[in-house]
Amino acid sequence: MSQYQTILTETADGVATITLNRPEALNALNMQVLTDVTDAAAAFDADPEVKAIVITGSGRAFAAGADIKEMKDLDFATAYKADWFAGWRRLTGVRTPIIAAVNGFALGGGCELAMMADILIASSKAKFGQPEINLGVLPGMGGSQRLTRAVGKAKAMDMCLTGRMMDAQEAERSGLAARVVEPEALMDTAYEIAGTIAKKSAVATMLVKEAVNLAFETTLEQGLNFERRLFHSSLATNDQVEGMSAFVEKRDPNFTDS
Ligand code: CO8
Repeated sequence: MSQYQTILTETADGVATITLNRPEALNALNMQVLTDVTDAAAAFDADPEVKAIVITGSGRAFAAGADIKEMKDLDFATAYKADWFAGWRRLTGVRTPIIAAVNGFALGGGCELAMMADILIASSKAKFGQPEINLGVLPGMGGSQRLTRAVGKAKAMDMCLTGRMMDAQEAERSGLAARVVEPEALMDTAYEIAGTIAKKSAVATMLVKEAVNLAFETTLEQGLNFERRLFHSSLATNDQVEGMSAFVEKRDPNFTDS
C-alpha cells in the first residue's frame, strides 16, 4: 500500500512521477497534499536513481487551488503561528529538475504549484488563474511574485485583480508555459523532456537550476559572476571531462554524475 494518501507515485527510467489524486475535489491542495507532495519530492530528490520529477494532476484539474473547505474557518493567529503553507518551500528546495505537466485547471495554489516547477508544460485545455480575489483574499503561495516574474506586471495585475483565467495559448505567449501540446500528448511530452534531462550529468543539471534560479534573486553583474564561478567549478567534474571527450571522439557521453 502507498504511504501517501492524496498522490500516486511511480518511477521508471530515472524519472519519478507525482500525480495529485483528489479528482473529486479537483485536486484541491489541503495540508495532506502538501505533506504528501513534499515528502515524495524530498524522497525522490534523495534518490540518486531519480534524475527528473514530473508533477501532474488527475481528472479535469492539475489543482484548483488551496482547499477552500479546509481554509474557510482558518483565523489569522492560527495561520500566522503555524506559518500556514510555508511547507511548500520544501518543494522549491528540491535540486532535481521538476516538470509540471498541467492537464486542466491550475488555479490559485494550483497555478502557484505549477510555477514552483522548473519547466511548465500545458495541455491545450489547461486553464491558469489566480482567483483568490473572488474569495476576498490574495495569492499566498507565490502568485503575486512568481506570476509577476513570469508574465510581467501588466498580466499579473490583470489576473490577480480580476481573477480571470488564462488559457494555455495565452500562458505560452506570456512566458508562463514553456510548451503547449494536445491533451493526448501531454504526458508523452513531459516524459520526453524528463527523459532528455535524465540522460545529462545530474551535477550539471543541478548547476543549471542553481544558476537560473539565482537570476530571480540578484543583480545582472552578481548573477554573471556567480554563473562564471559555477562554470569554473564544472571543470572539476568527471562529467565535464567525459562530455567534452565524447564530443571530440564523436560518441555519446557516459555521465556518472560525478
Ligand atoms: N477547494 C476545495 N474544493 C474545491 C476547490 C477548492 N479550491 N475547487 C473545486 N473544489 C471542489 C468543489 O467544491 C466540488 O466539490 P463538491 O462536488 O463536493 O461540491 C468539486 O471540486 C468540483 O468543483 P465544481 O463543481 O465547482 O466544478 P466546476 O466545473 O463547476 O468548476 C472551477 C470548476 C471553476 C475550477 C471551480 O471549482 C472553482 O472555481 N474552484 C475554486 C477555484 C479557486 O478559487 N481557487 C483558489 C483557491 S484559494 C488559493 O488557492 C490560495 C492559495 C494560497 C494559500 C496560501 C496560504 C498561506
